[in-house]
Amino acid sequence: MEWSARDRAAKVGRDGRGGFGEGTGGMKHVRFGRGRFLVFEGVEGAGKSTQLPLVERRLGDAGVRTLTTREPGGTPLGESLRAVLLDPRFTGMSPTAELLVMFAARAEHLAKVIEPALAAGTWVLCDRFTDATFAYQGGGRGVDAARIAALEETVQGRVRPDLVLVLDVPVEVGLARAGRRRQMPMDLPDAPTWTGSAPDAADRFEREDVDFFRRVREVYLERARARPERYAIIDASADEETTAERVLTTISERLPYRRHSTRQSYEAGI
Ligand code: Z5A
Repeated sequence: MEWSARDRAAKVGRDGRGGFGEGTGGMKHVRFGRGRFLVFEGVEGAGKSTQLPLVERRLGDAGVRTLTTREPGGTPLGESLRAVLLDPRFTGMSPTAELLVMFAARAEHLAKVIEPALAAGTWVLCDRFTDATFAYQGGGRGVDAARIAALEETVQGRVRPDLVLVLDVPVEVGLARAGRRRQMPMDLPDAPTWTGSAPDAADRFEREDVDFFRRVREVYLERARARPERYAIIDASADEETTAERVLTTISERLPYRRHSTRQSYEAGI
């Protein structure tokens, strides 16, 4: 499998199957029912990839088994579809084609990674999920939300995240962060890029204009405000440490887990 510059720069790890890493925090685990499904969302450069490993570590320290993954991607097929979706050569792809490829990757991800992990009691930490489709294909590209909702139903059945963390920053702040990251030298192992373009080149989404990302942000905020029991809007404009504290506090308040000392394990406190 071949990785783009951003893939190589990503702070989350991958396993040999094209999925991402599973962490245990080094503790003995006892499985208690279904795991929890946490999704990290936000506009470009909001800091999702920065926060995910911090959360993974903190939950692992508490004895929670986690699996970190991403969309589009998370499986060999999904990562191949991701390469197509981000490839600037396909600028102008029809919004319907883009929508269907997103959901094709999601169907594979759910079947091969997310559902088995949740069934095994693992907490799934996912960098983007279907809210990104409502935000980018819906808000950004103008696809009717009802069409997206119909696919959501078809592909996901009853699977929905337990908690969606919307890392919120003004679009200009996120784009500036992402722009600075692209200019940073990479000291990571060389790998060929699928696109053949420069490793720090902007991908197909990153080439969109500020108004596109404003519409994306607006959809995230609207959806989060409409379902406060499932969403948390986190002000992610502060430094990484402050944002991490906000994220971790929110998770422990919304999805509390407690220690079972006799079993050397922690259980989701429902
Ligand atoms: N997409 C879609 O259209 N429809 C869908 O259904 C799905 C996705 C699932 C790829 O996703 C694209 O797919 C995405 C939407 C589309 N395109 N866009 N835009 P992605 O998640 O891989 O791409 P991304 O959103 O562009 O990720 P990103 O730019 O890596 O954003 P991030 O993960 O939120 O940011 P980060 O990498 O953690 O941080 C960016 C830089 O800022 C980096 O240098 C950090 O060191 C720095 N940073 C992070 N936090 C801070 C703070 N707090 N202060 C200062 N600097 C910071």
